[in-house]
Amino acid sequence: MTRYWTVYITIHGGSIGQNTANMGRELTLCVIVLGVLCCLSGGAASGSRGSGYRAINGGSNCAACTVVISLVEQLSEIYNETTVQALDRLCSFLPTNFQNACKAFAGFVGPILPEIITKEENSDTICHALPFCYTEPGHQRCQAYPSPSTGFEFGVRKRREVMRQHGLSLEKADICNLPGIKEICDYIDNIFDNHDPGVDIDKDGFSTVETLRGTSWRGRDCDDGNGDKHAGARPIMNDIADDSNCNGIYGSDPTTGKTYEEVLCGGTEQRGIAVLGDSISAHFHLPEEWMDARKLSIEVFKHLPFILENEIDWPQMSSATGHGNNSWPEVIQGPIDSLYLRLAARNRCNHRDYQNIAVNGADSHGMLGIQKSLSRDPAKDQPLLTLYALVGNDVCNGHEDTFADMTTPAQMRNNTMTTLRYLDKVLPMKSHVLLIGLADARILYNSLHNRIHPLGRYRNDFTYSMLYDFLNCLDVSPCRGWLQTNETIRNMTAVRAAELSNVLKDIATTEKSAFSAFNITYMDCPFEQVLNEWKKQGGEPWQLIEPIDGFHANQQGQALIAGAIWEDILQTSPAALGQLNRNNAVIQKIFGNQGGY
Ligand SMILES: *[C@@H]1O[C@H](CO)[C@@H](O)[C@H](O)[C@H]1NC(C)=O
Ligand SMILES: *[C@@H]1O[C@H](CO)[C@@H](O)[C@H](O)[C@H]1NC(C)=O
Ligand SMILES: *[C@@H]1O[C@H](CO)[C@@H](O)[C@H](O)[C@H]1NC(C)=O
Ligand SMILES: *[C@@H]1O[C@H](CO)[C@@H](O)[C@H](O)[C@H]1NC(C)=O
Ligand SMILES: *[C@@H]1O[C@H](CO)[C@@H](O)[C@H](O)[C@H]1NC(C)=O
Ligand SMILES: *[C@@H]1O[C@H](CO)[C@@H](O)[C@H](O)[C@H]1NC(C)=O
Ligand SMILES: [Ca+2]
Ligand SMILES: [Ca+2]
Ligand SMILES: [Ca+2]
Repeated sequence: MTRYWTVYITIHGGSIGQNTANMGRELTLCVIVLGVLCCLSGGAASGSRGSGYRAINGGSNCAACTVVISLVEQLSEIYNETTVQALDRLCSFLPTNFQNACKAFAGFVGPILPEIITKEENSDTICHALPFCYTEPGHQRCQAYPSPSTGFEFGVRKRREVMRQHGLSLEKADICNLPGIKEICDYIDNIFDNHDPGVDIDKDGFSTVETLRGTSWRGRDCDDGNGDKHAGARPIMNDIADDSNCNGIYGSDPTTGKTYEEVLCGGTEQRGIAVLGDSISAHFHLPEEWMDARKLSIEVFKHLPFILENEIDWPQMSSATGHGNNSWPEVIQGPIDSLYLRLAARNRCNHRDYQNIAVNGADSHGMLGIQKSLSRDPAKDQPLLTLYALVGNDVCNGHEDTFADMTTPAQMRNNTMTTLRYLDKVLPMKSHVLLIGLADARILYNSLHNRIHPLGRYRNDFTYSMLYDFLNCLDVSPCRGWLQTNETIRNMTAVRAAELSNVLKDIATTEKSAFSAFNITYMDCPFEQVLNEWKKQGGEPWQLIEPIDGFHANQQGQALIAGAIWEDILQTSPAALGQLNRNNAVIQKIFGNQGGY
């Protein structure tokens, strides 16, 4: 709690001087590369990765260095300026609170930049000289780009000489251990490791600020001083005096004396929506504008603090819990549609009753801990439509030996049953659980491998295949099994994914009567269906995929997924959606936007 406040106040420019100063130093480097550090490496946040796991050859430090140096090189060419000026330009794009940090970093590397970044060389040799990248015994050297014509070793040697002349260390470098950056990395880890709202005074799991697992993720708390009042509550005394379930409906009709909750919502089968999921459900989105040198600008970094505090996820625009309007058009574009919006349109009494309990990197093991941050009282709250949507990470937790760390079918069954038994204790009666199968993500490679990655757009020199090989070499790929140039391995991953989906399908049939609070249904991961329909309408699959990671559904994809899931539930278990409330128009007339979000 305390630490959350600290982060919040710091980033919002509050008054905790000392921490602000600490936060400032060289934060930028950490931040620019955060996507690589925290997220392309799979969001270690779920804590499900074995403790034995360790990246190789510099891991995310190396990937981060490669991105930053590539961008500086490209900027200097685009604006016809020196690399020092280009780095200054990059710093100037960042929000004020982050700029000093960037300038400190620029001051640190500035003197050697002109000598180490030259036209003939690429970021690989530079990052090996610095050395954020290195080659461990028994491993292959990792390169993003082909070797320079003058030879790889030659380039590295030349740069190391420069560094020696400037008295710089040639020890293996870990960005997060550089002076001043360690605290920042810890702060950021802290944001990514906590799954409960950072600002929640009454501890009911609902917040009044947007970020830090606040209202972007769960319906705004209409009274943060009373734990009995929150989205999804059964209204206390029918909300005769004020709103206890935060749906904006309260008071009584002056002519009849009856409460509005009773008249407009009573017997309408109110319910909420929650998703227990991974980065797809959280809607991970790293703005492509951050890695396309021609698009870098002040505008694209303007929401940086907000984006970090939401873990680079966009639950407020996701297929499960999207709501409201897009206030970030500089860095995310596309239509919003969601199960929540559809449930709320079906019955306006459901307003604000959404919870996004999804975490980047979550798999069925990690969910056993994450699930505890779901807030639902079986006696005092309304039923909950709950999605169990772990669509990838159980086959993504492989490292050098691809299969050894993947979840086995027996583990999948055990984990899922453990979560379902937990849900049976916390969910109100008449809830519904929808199990969603794992994706067959071979479509990602098939649609992307020859395409140019945003980082390579300027020079037309970096494809997704190159990205996959580079990240796998460093062992920091978010999913080695799918983001993979070896077809045999992709096929092996598909086999295991299908086995795990079958476990879920089997649970939905054989364990139907094992739980009293909810019915269970199963559906295949809808992404493939959505892609096929998109293709039928003349679209290209890549148009639905996040460009930076090549791994997630983008905004357009999220919206289509919402529709596909809704249609499935409507066909297989319409009771899970509740009835259409015939009072919707009256509610809108009396209560307007019901307090918004
Ligand atoms: C780039 O800048 C240099 C030095 O300022 C100048 O001589 C050169 O003409 C410029 N090149 C282009 C293409 O603008
Ligand atoms: C979204 O924007 C439209 C148009 O500006 C506005 O009418 C509507 O109230 C907004 N919705 C929300 C939830 O803010
Ligand atoms: C099943 O999962 C639970 C919870 O993680 C664990 O305690 C138990 O040992 C597991 N059982 C088997 C047979 O794997
Ligand atoms: C649960 O399933 C049964 C049998 O299909 C159905 O009659 C009932 O309405 C369902 N209950 C809910 C709350 O969906
Ligand atoms: C692809 O992976 C398989 C399984 O690990 C391996 O046996 C094979 O040699 C690999 N093929 C190539 C071309 O690397
Ligand atoms: C991978 O699976 C596809 C589809 O089942 C098949 O056509 C292809 O031959 C397989 N490739 C390898 C290398 O096993
Ligand atoms: Ca609260
Ligand atoms: Ca409250
Ligand atoms: Ca109410």
